[in-house]
Amino acid sequence: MRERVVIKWGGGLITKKDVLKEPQLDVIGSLADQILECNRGGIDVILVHGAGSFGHLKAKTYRLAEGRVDSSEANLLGPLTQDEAIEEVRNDMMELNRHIMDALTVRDISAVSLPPHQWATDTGTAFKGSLEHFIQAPKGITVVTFGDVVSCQDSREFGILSGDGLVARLAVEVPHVSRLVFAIGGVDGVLAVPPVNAGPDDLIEILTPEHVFDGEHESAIDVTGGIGLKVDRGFYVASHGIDVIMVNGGHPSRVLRACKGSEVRGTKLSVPSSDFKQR
Ligand code: IP8
Repeated sequence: MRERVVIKWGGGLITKKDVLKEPQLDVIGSLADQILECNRGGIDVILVHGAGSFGHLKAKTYRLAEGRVDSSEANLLGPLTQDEAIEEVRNDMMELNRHIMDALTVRDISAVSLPPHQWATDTGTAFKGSLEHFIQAPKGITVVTFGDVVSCQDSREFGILSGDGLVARLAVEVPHVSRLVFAIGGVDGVLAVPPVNAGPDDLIEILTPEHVFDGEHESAIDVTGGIGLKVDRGFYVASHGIDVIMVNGGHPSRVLRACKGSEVRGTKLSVPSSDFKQR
C-alpha cells in the first residue's frame, strides 16, 4: 500500500507576501523537487497551496472574506466592484496555480489541478463539495488545489475558502492519509515568542492543545487567519490520529523528511490518543 500525505505550501512561502503577484519560483521549484522524491519513495501527494500576494492583498481591499457588503460601502473600497474583484482574484489564483503546475510537469510529475471555485462552496472546514476526485486519484498522481474565492449558500453570497480548511478535510476524509505537512515561510514552526524576538531554542517541538503561544497574525494582509488557524486545523486533523507537522519550507529537505515521517526540525502537533476521534 502506497502512503499518502497532504502538503500545504504556505502562501508566504511561495510568493513575496507584500508584493502583488510575485511568485518565488526558485522556492516553488525546490519544493516540487521534494514532491518528485516523495513519489519516487512510494508516497502519493495531495498538494494544497495558499494564496500569498496572489490573493490576500486584493481580497483584503475588497473585503471578500466578509462576503457581499452594502453597495454604499462597496463603492468606497476601490475602483473595482466586489464582483470584478472576485473575478480578478480567481484569475490571479489560477495564474499562481499555473506556476506550480508548470514546476510539477517540468519534473514529469503527473498532476491535476482542481480549483475550488469550480467544485466547492462555503468556507471553513464545513465547506461543501465532493472530495471524490481526491479519493479516487490513481497512484502516482498529485492532485493540487488551493485557497480560493468560493460561492456561499447564505446571505454572504461568497467568501474565502482557505487552503487550511481544505487540508483539514482532505487529511481526515481521504482514506490512508498518514500525515499532514505544513510548509511555512520564514519560521521553523510554532514559536514560543514572536518571531522577531525568537532564538533557536524558542521553537516548540511538540505542541499540545494546552500550550499557550503568541500566534502572530498579520491581520493587515492575511485575510484567513495566519498561524493560529493552521494550528487549529492541525489539531482537528491530529485528533483523528494523523501526524501533523509544521516545518520551514525554506529548507525543502525538511519538507521531504516530514513527508517521510523522519525526524526533522519543526513543530509536531500532538493530541493524546485517548482524545482521538473516529475517521
Ligand atoms: O492562503 C486564501 O488561501 P490561504 C485564498 O490558504 C485567497 O489562506 C484567495 C485569499
